[in-house]
Amino acid sequence: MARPSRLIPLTFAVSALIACGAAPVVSALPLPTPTAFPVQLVTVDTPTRQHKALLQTLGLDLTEHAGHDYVEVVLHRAADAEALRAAGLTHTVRIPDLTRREAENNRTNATFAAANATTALPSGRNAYRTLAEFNADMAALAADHPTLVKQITLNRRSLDGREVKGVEIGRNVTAAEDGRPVFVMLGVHHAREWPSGEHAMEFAVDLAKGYGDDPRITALLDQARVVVVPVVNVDGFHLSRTDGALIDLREADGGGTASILGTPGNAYKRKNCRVIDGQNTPDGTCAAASATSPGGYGIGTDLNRNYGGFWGGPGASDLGADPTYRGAGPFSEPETENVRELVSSRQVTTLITNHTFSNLVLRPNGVAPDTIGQDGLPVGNAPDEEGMKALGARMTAQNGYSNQHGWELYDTTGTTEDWSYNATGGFGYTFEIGPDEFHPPFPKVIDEYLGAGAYAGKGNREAYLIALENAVDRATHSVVTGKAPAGATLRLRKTFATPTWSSSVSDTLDTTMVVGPTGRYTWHVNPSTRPVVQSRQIRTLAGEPTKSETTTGTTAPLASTDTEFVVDRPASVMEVRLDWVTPDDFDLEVYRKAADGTLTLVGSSGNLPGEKERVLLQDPAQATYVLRVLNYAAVSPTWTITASLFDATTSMTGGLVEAWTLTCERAGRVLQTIPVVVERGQQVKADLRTCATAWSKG
Ligand code: 0X9
Ligand code: ZN
Repeated sequence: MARPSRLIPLTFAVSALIACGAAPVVSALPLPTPTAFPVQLVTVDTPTRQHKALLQTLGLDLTEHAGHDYVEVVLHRAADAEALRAAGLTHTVRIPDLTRREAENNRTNATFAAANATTALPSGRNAYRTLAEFNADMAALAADHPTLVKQITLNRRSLDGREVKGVEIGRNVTAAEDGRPVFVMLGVHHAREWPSGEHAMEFAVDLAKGYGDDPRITALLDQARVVVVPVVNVDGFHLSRTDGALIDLREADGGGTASILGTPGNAYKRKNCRVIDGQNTPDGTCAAASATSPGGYGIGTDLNRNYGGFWGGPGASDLGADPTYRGAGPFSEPETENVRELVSSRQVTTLITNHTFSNLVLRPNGVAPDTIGQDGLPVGNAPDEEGMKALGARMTAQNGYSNQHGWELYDTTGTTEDWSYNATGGFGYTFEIGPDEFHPPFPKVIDEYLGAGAYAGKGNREAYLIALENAVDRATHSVVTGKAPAGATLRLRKTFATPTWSSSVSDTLDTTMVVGPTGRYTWHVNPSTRPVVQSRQIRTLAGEPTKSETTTGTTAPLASTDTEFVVDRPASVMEVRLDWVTPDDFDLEVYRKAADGTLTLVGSSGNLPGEKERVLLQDPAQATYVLRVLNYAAVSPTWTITASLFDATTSMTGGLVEAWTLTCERAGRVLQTIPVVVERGQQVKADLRTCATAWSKG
């Protein structure tokens, strides 16, 4: 076994705590029964990517709360803590008993609601909504604003038989599609992440109330349609939201009755209600099925690993009981299929999917650029990296979150924007709302939405508005214009193969608009060429190193040996390879040595026994490096270490051009079909004279 954290000083744990401003939660409540393992939130030290990679193999319930040297993890059972220990990963407990924390939060929420009949939120709400309240609020919003807000029901019911609802907001919303760009906001893919639905819903209320009153909102809703689906995972959310109350009951009972204590909490459930792959869950049975599988475990597919984009790749599990179970196949779940069909039937130029927690705005890709994809080439950065990073920065200036790539936390594949961005080209972001809890006391939800402290008056409200402004900004999408018969239906269609990790899935985008009475149309659309086939820059190492040194040595059991290597010239990559003959267990660590002799760990490799070790450093600073060989075997084996410097050449790969198929239709009859190639930021005119001629002939 590798023991990657052996040399990690305790200060890592301490600095991780300071870095995220977390304070240990102290509670005066009675402890749960001593035999029960209290569900805990812990900070695991991961000073290198190898540590993160190792942590990901353990099947634990990782949160997205992670930094360069730590990942927060929910431990559900004693075996989870043991798995960390066996892997040699150290951790610090952050919330020693999540169940008790839940009870505290419930009590805080009840006190807050009792003391504040209304709040500064657009809706004035003072407490988390239940699923029924989300649905009722959406119905009320549509009823109150009949020409601005319309209720929508997504195509598929959930596994437990529920409808999945949303609202569409925009000027004259009930009229036919008229070519406006669409902004999509999603919440609650993960059951326990309640604020993600609250913020989506509050934004919908904000927009509806602001129309006709706030000039900025009015202009935006004149130019765009906004689709908000606050709760994607309706079954999981309902369980989580109602189980929170169950725990409260136990608390009120002064320690709990046997029956209530015997009901495992689903307040921290993550996944959906899939019990058996390929089989529907009999309606109304999810609660019973989940009763033995609280938290991230047991039944369910992780909806944020089930999308088609790179489905089946790193950062997702193929084991049904794991928190990041990717499901039986891409889009195997009705909830992800719902979002797929929603996004495939409209021109969604910007999408935000909300989660909790960590104060992050994440953008594609979900895996690091040097990851080798199915084409055998590095995945690289998204072709729209520059634009998406810039918009991310403008949003994080409002909420104080960190603007970063998804992979900078940990690898993921099959996430919402892995698919939506790569299939449609619409900018896609994950918001991780709030600093430190999946569903914190409600006042925190208000602060994150409206902004507090240095961000007062900004917050996610302002970040979302900026995203909506991006959705209508011609510079970041494409425009097709021209003349066509008034009343004609125009259709843009595209069918293609979306790459999964090792195969592909067929996607069809099919969107329409109806030409207005002037006969002139302007259609805001996504670029015709998908990001995933666009040209991208990759770095290839030169075959021969510019410098290389090899050393051979022997290291006694449980000892280490240092050698030095000097980087004395500019280089793109420094590679250190450790090799040995016997199937023994070595680890390799690479340190940079400062002028005063202090060492900074810059890379490490702790593979499983028998695997050779390799460390790669990008653009290594010119300095002396210490290469440390650690022997975990019972014998004194001989090893060979080779350190080399390489130059890299930059080249472009890919570079396909794709077209939309534009048809002009009358009552379902196609009068003209033409291909349309349009780039991001470009406006093209489509010539539909043939359609006009055919139309005039009737
Ligand atoms: O793991 C996830 O699905 C997200 N974190 S959470 O705790 N809310 O479950 C993070 C996903 C990050 N990566 C991408 N969206 N690409
Ligand atoms: Zn989430």
